[in-house]
Amino acid sequence: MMKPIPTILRSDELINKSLHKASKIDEPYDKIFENKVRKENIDRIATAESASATYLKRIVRKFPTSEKLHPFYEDFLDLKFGIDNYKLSLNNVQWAGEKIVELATDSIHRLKAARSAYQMVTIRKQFYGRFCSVLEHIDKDLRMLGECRDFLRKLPEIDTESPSFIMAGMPNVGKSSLLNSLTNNNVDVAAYPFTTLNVFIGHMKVKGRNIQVVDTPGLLDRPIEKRNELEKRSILSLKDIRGVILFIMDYSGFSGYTLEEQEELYQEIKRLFHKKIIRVQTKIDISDRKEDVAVSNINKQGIDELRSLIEREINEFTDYGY
Ligand SMILES: Nc1nc2c(ncn2[C@@H]2O[C@H](COP(=O)(O)OP(=O)(O)O)[C@@H](O)[C@H]2O)c(=O)[nH]1
Ligand SMILES: [Mg+2]
Repeated sequence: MMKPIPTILRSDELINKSLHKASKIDEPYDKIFENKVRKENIDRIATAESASATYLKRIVRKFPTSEKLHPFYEDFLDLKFGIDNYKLSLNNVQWAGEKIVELATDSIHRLKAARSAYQMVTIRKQFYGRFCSVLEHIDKDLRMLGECRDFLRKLPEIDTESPSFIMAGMPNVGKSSLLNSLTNNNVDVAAYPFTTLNVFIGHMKVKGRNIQVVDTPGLLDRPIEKRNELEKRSILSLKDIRGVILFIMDYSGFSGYTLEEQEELYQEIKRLFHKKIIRVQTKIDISDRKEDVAVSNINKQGIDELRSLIEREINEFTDYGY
């Protein structure tokens, strides 16, 4: 899903790391004492600069820009941190990297012109002072990005570009069972942000393409008006996934929900999502056939046909983009 983002150091850690590296520099003896001091101080500045500026640039590069962040993830990041704060922190880190390069260039320039060893050491110390204050200035940004990183890592690994088939339907109608039937139990589970819910992501290969079957128990299985704001946002985030909805209907009566209740949810999901919806009847082993697509998770009747249907659907993914 996302490129891994490296651990984010705090300001003091980055300062210590960079200055420690710089302090180790020790130039060999030179007949002219000032030459040795000059070279040593230039090298220390250059080392502190590259250790920190390179790192800061790398951070900025590794975090997805909000434009590149898929809306599915952007939505959650926005809920948690505010997308403007995220952008601001990335800008501040970018600024700090550039500022350090600028300070270093200027200090090295002055060092080259300095005459006395004392002057040279003073220039380098001044640089260290400014260097530290630039980094201290972005401490809150680094901390915030560290939290963003941990948060992004925990988000469900839904491949937002590959075609997905998203399960919907009342509880106990056979969604989890169908997920397992379709994917031969090749299913990962991850926590859904801000909720106690899990998302199950099943994987199947169709003509060499990765297809995901996504089940979010507790999200698409009851009417939306009973939801709190976070659940609503979570449900709506599913809109951003390229996919088709598999709406599961159980005519057996064993789910405990009436057909009217199931139809109501179907109508609601149809209203809410502008996605193609395929109705799939389950439990065909214990009920009469009512839908074009009907399967049994017990004796696997209809499963291969449903797989073929999915295969035909994903051809349309490439044609129309969904
Ligand atoms: N007879 C029969 N039972 C099924 C079928 N699919 C699921 N079940 C049973 O229905 C119950 C609920 O299934 P589950 O997959 O957990 O439903 P979910 O809540 O929609 O995920 C379980 O006891 C399953 O064993 C089916 O095709 N035939
Ligand atoms: Mg389930």
